[in-house]
Amino acid sequence: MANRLPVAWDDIADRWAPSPGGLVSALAPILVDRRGAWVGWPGIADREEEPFRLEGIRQVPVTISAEEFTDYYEGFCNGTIWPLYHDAIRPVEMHRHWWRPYVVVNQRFADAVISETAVDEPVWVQDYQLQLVPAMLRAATPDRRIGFFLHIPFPPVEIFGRLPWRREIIAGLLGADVIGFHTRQSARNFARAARVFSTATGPAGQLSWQGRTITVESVPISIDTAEFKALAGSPEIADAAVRFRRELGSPRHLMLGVDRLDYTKGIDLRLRAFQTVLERRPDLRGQVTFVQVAVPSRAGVEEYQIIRDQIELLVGRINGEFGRRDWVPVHYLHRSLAREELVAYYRAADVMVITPLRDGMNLVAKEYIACRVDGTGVLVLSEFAGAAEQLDRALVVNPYDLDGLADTIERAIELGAGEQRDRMRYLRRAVTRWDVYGWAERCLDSVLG
Ligand code: GDG
Repeated sequence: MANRLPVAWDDIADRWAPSPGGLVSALAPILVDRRGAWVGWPGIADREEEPFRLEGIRQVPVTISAEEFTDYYEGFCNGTIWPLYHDAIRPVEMHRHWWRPYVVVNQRFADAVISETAVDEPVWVQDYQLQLVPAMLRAATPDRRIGFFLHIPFPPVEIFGRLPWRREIIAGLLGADVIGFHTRQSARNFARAARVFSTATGPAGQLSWQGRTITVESVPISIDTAEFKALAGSPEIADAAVRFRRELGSPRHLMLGVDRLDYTKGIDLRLRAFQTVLERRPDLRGQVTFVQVAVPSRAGVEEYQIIRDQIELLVGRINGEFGRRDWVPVHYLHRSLAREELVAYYRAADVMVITPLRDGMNLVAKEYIACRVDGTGVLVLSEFAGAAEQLDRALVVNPYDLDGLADTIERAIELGAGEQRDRMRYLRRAVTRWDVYGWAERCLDSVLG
């Protein structure tokens, strides 16, 4: 179960089409093999749809009304939980009238499972939109195995404790037999919050509550490494990467940022650090080009409109101040790219800059590494991304430290080929050994018990 079904409505063909992604490709073979179902919202408000089969998987749509989309999804999920769980780096909006829709929608998801499955069939629930579902399933069907995985960070108890509904959320999650997080830090934060805001006891990895044992574990998600490697290694992508560089005016150094346009991703700080580099290093002007892809996201939430304006103001300032007829310092793309184009950018970029202020994992970091098939390239990575726990041979930075970030960007640009290869070899080994298939298998083994 996930907020979204792995399908999207294709208006032109007038039918449902699969929407690919790491989670989908990892789970699809398992679901096909076990004759499993995927429960989720089909992505269109007020759409009522009977279950159907696509790609060998039974798709079970859950209806969400337009009003619920505003109060449950944009409101409670993305106005309250999202900023709160990312260390409250933006004001956390809380409204009592957002809570009820969150409960109602969670119950509807739970009911869909109850009517679709036998009472003892295992269920794996994904992410922050559905934190009450485990307890709802437990109440109706006490004997089934229930797993939960949180894709975003779980904050320290001092921040989590601001939530008026903290006890309800903890009780909701504790309905599961196993609760997974990307990092040890999130798992520890959750165990502590569970002991403070419920009667749960026991060590961090193994909580006891209401006569049951709940496993709390950290299992970092990964990517379909082989698929990215194969695509990046194809002659078409190699040609496209060469062409992109040429079209950008053949800069000596090409830097890249790829993010959903979200205030957690630190795009603004990254641009300010780049601006600092251009200020202090006139010799680099005309030599370095920064491509920033910002994929439109949650445009209905006010904080997202604010961060978009801030980013676009900065891009304009930098280009206005430093740009020349023959050189645009920042190429800013506010759109989503085709997968092949994205991979060609990964192959073209000498330096990838990933500077979230807080991020559950950050798959872009792993994708960049997988696509560096020639063993070169430099990853600048925020210490506040979950990925930094495994990718410690990247150039790890504190994104709040603007001078430090500017220093690291300079260092990345000038890093020698030998050190690039040493670091990249280690990083590539990490994403090769641990891919999304390993992740799904580990998680499902725990869920199935
Ligand atoms: C949440 C957590 C956690 C991006 N731009 C384009 C594009 N993408 C794809 C990337 C990557 C995915 O979107 C983004 O994943 P991230 O992990 O970087 O970030 P979130 O969307 O915030 O995801 C995060 C994740 O869940 C999984 O648990 O890692 O911490 O916040 O796969 O490739 N894909 C295409 N065009 C683009 O322009 N095709």
